[in-house]
Amino acid sequence: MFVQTNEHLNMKSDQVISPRVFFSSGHLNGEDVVYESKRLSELAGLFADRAAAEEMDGNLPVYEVYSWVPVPQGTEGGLFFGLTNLHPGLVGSEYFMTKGHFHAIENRGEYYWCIQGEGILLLMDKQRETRAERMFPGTLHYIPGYTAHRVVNTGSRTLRFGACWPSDAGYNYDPIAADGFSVRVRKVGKVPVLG
Ligand code: PAN
Ligand code: ZN
Repeated sequence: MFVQTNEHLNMKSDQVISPRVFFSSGHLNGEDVVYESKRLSELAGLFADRAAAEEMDGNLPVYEVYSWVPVPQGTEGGLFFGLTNLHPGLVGSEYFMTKGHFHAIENRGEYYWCIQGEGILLLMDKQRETRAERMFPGTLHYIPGYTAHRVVNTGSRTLRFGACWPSDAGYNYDPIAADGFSVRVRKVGKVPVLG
């Protein structure tokens, strides 16, 4: 990786500081970057065919999340930056997906953008009305407040997407853990079908 140092800039080192966090296509590295890996065993309850999930290897990684947390969780006015790598796979006929959540401060919005792969972003409002946006490299997605969001990998390679959200947004996984989304995405023949 090329890292520009202060020497390159021919400035006094107290005028310019070197970057401390690096974004490459698949990783975030640096200070205040938090990494989390989600394995099938902790996600089995998301899938309609729970028995199929339990027959699979629970150690299978489903997705990884890198989050750059430059200010403490809950700070008003700050922003977090994330990178998620959602692997391809099926549980029964249902594609691998993220848990999905509302934000704890419900009116907080978010941006997602797709870097690699193919998928579907499910957006569900408080009335459980769900709409879906296709994701493929270059797509940008605005997630309004009061809207649960989940990503489904409908492709054959890792779906990689970026995210940016307010540092006081927090997460509320409970309504999704209790009732799921109103729409599931399944592979029927060779194509994704919502239902
Ligand atoms: C993202 C998500 C990330 C993983 O950073 O947290 O993609 O999805 P789950 O949190 O639903 O498991 C985000 O939406 N932050 O607010
Ligand atoms: Zn979010």
